[in-house]
Amino acid sequence: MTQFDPTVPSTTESGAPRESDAHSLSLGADGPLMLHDVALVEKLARFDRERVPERSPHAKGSGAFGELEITEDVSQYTKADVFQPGRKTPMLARFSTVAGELGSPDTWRDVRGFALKFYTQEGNLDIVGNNTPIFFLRDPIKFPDFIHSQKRTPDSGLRSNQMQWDFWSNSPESAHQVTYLMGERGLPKSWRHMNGYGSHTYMWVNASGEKFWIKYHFHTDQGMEFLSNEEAEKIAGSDGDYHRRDLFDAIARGENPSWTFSVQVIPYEDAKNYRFNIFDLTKTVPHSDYPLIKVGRFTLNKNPKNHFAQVEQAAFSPSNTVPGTGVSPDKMLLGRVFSYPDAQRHRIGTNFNQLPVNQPIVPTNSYDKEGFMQFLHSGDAPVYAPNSYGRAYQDEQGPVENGWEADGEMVRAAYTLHADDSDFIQPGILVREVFDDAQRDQFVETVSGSLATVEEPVLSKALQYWKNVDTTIGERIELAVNTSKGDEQPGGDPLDA
Ligand code: HDE
Repeated sequence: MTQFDPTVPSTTESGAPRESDAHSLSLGADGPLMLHDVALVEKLARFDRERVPERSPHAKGSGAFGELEITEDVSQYTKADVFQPGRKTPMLARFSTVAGELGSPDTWRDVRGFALKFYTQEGNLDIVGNNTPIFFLRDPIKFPDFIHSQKRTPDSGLRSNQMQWDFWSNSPESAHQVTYLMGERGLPKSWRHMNGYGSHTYMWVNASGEKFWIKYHFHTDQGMEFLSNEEAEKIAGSDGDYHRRDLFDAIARGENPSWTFSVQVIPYEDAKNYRFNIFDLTKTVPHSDYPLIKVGRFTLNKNPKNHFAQVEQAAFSPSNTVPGTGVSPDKMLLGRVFSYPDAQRHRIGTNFNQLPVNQPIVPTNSYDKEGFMQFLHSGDAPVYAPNSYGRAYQDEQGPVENGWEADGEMVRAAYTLHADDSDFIQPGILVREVFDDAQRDQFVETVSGSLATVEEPVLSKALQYWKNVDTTIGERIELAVNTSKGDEQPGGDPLDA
C-alpha cells in the first residue's frame, strides 16, 4: 500500500516525481500550455473534484475522537460487550447544526446533532442523536418536507421564517421540540456545554434474552451553558466557526471534555399501557417514572488530524447496532435505519464503510461487493452463500432476539394515543413548570422576534399554536408580535379576550 511521506518530493498520484508545483509547462515562457503537463492537468482535475456533497441536513459540524468507559454494571439489561463493566472503547463524536449549510455560522439558533460512533469488539455501534431528547415529527414521511421548510425558498434562495412557521404551525406535533428550540437550549455556549440524547427509545437485550426499552442520555460534565440571542448574533458575524474552534482548541490545550452516560430503562411490557407512547419521538419519558441509571462516561481526547478524511467522510447511522442492542417500533427510527446508509452511499460512495474512519475494528465477512472504489475484498473466496467451499455464512431463523410483536392490517395512521398523549401537554409543562420567569421572558422575546416577519395566513396559525401550548404564553407572544409590528391592538387587545 502506498504511504504518505511528507519528506518525499511531491509526486503524481501514480507515484512518479511531479516536475513542478509552481510552473506549468508552456511553449516558451510566454506561450500556450501543454495538455500533456500531468502536473498541471492532474492538479486542476483533482481540485475540480475536491468537494463531496455536504450532508443534508447536519452539514456544518466537527468532531473528535475519544473513549467510552463503562464504570457501572448494567449487564442485567444488556449483554452488549461495549457496555460491560470496565470496558473501554475507542469512539468518534461529531456535533453539528441541522439546517445551515457547510459554511453557515455555528451560533445560529438550531437543534444540535450529537452523533457518536463506538468501535466495539462486536462491530460499530452508532448512537446518532441530538442535544434535545425529542424531535419535531413522529412520522419519517414528513421529514424531507420539514427540512425543505427550514432550508431555502425556491425563488430567492433565502431562508424564510414564513416557511418555517408555516410548516410548524401546520404540524402541531412539532410544538414540544419548537419550545425547546426557542428556549435557552436552542443556543448552547459550545458543544462542550450541551447534553446529548439518543432521543428515540431503543432496545437492550440481556444474556438471558430479556428485552428492555431504553433511552440514552449523555450529560455534559462541563455543565450546561448557553448564549443569549445578542451574543450568538454577534459571534455569528465575527466567528462563524466558533463552536468548531472551541472544541478543537480545548482538546489541543488538554482540556478534554467528557459526558456522563446514563440510561432510562423501561420494562418491555410497560410500553403497552404507559401514559405516553414511548415510541412517539415528540415525547419525553419523565425521570420521575423511569429514573436515570448511570452507565459510564465518555471523554474526547484527540483532535482529527485531517478534517475531511476523519470528520467530513465520517458516516454515522442508527442502523449500526451490535448484539444486545436494537431499534424499536419508533417509525422515525425505522425510517432513519434506511435513510442514513443510503445517504452515505450517495454522499461518500458505495464503499464508504471501507474508509478508515468508518471501518469496524473487527474482521468483516460480507457478501456485498464491488461498486466504486472497493479496495478491501474477499480475494478468490466464493462470492455467494450458501457455498461448499468453506466461506462462512449465516442462516438465523425464527424470532429475532431484539424484535417485537405486531399485528393488524396495513394502514396509514398516526400512533394509537395513550392516556396522556396530546401534542401540547409536554410543551405546556416545559413552559409552565420547567422554565423560570427569566427563561419565559426570553422565550417570549425569541418566539415573537422570530414571528416578527411572518405574515398571514401563517401568523394566526402560529399564534394559535402557542395558545394551544399555554394560553398565557400564547397571549404574551401575540402581544409582543403585535407591538413589534407597530399595531398594538388589531381587533382589540388580546389580553382582554
Ligand atoms: Fe437525521 N439525517 N434524519 N436525525 N441526523 C442525517 O445522514 C434523517 C433525525 C441526525 O454527524 C443525514 O449521513 C431522516 C433525528 C444527526 O454525520 C440523513 C430522519 C435525529 C445527523 C438524515 C432524521 C437525527 C443526521 C444527512 C427522519 C436525532 C448528523 C446525511 C426519519 C435523534 C450525523 C447523513 C453526522 C444526519 C436523515 C431525523 C440526528 C439525510 C430521514 C430524529 C446528528 O440521512
